[in-house]
Amino acid sequence: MENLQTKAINTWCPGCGNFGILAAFKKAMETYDKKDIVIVSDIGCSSKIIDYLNLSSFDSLHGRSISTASGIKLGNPNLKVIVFIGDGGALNEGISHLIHLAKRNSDITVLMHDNRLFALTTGQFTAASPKGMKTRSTPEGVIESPLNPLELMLDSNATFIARSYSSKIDHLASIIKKAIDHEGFSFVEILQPCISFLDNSKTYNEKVYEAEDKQRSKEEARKLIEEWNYNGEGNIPLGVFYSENKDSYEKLMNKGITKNNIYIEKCLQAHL
Ligand SMILES: Cc1ncc(C[n+]2csc(CCOP(=O)(O)OP(=O)(O)O)c2C)c(N)n1
Ligand code: SF4
Repeated sequence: MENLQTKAINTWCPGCGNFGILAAFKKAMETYDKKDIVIVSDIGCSSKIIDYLNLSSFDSLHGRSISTASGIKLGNPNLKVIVFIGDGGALNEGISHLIHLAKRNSDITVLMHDNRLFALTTGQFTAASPKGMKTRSTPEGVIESPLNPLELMLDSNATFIARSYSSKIDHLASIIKKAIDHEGFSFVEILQPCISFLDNSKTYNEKVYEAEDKQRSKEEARKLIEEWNYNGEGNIPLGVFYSENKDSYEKLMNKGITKNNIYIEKCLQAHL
């Protein structure tokens, strides 16, 4: 873990859930060779994490990190490519990339730090914000219902869908590892209190529980995913909700390239 330390000064607010995510990620990294890993950040408090990890990294634009990661994976399919992104980046600015890369089953891992608002810009509402929440951009309270990101991922055909919590470091580390080892698109929602603008740690501490670790059909996964409506009601299950084995986009793409090369070779031979 010391190996992953950098000299950057940490600027997160004391008590921020991002510290738990950093600790869990370092723990998850213990079994990997550093040269096989590339981390990609979006823009936000969550994205500062790449400054605190001594790994190959790419600092992308707001909402564009998921497509950047896909490009890296296509360029070198041997790499394990991991994205750190906030709920604003994933569900607002970058939502189309999230849907398309899940649909495509690109072999990348998306770790969504879900603090349920735009934190770096001092707390505006996102698609994940609870109804009624007063923010700087919604002084009278949010009038829309929040999006369920896991349901969105299930409907977009993501092949690995999980949720964990920044205060459960061992649980989070094991989920991150499973997500990285999964071949295909893996999405992990990490519930994360934002101490400065939305400290929901008391609710999470009371309501989260670890769901049974088992294989589920899409219908069973949907039932579990819908157990919590993101608006204060229901207990909050954690764990891997859905996983499926399916060829990744890069695998299919590389098969196509190999086939094409053989085809080109044959054409050349015929011509000569
Ligand atoms: C295209 C674009 N829109 C808006 C911004 C301004 N901006 C920078 S950080 C940020 C908030 C990020 O929020 P989120 O993705 O939820 O991450 P968090 O800070 O909560 O971890 C915003 C809106 C930007 N940099 N680029
Ligand atoms: S503003 Fe919120 S998310 Fe950002 S560092 Fe502070 S506590 Fe963490």
